[in-house]
Amino acid sequence: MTTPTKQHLTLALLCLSAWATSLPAQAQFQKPEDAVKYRKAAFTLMGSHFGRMGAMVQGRAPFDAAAAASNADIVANLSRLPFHGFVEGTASKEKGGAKAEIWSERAKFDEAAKKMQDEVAKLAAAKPATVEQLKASFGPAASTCKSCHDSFRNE
Ligand code: ASC
Repeated sequence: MTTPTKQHLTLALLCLSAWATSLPAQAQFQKPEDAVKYRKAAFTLMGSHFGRMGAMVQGRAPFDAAAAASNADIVANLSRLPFHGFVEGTASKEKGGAKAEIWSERAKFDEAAKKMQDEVAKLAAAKPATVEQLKASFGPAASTCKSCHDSFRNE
């Protein structure tokens, strides 16, 4: 075997760093609590922007087409983020926490996540011109939030 040259070593390091950046999400967090913090932060942002549309739907805020479209767009852009934080070993018994079923019924959870992402994408694409039109796509998106919470979030 030939002795490794500087070039060989550089190549090996490059491969190693490419591999490291393609690791699954759980390896991207230093501690399990960091993953929990990450997903909660993502849901907080989604909830804030989703809630602004909710206020229009419920008549607590005047309908504003540009604001609705902007909020829908933000929610759609955020919708993949929380799921990076659902790493193994981070179930919680706390109110609002992630139930162990997320991991024991992972396919069902992933399907629920996909359903939400699809509905918020539709909501963002809808560009509602009236509050009635907003309701039509907001409702199905909100029910995907609720059904996932009912199954996978502690009461
Ligand atoms: C929101 C929010 C949720 C959903 C859910 C819909 O605005 O923060 O979690 O809507 O309540 O049922």
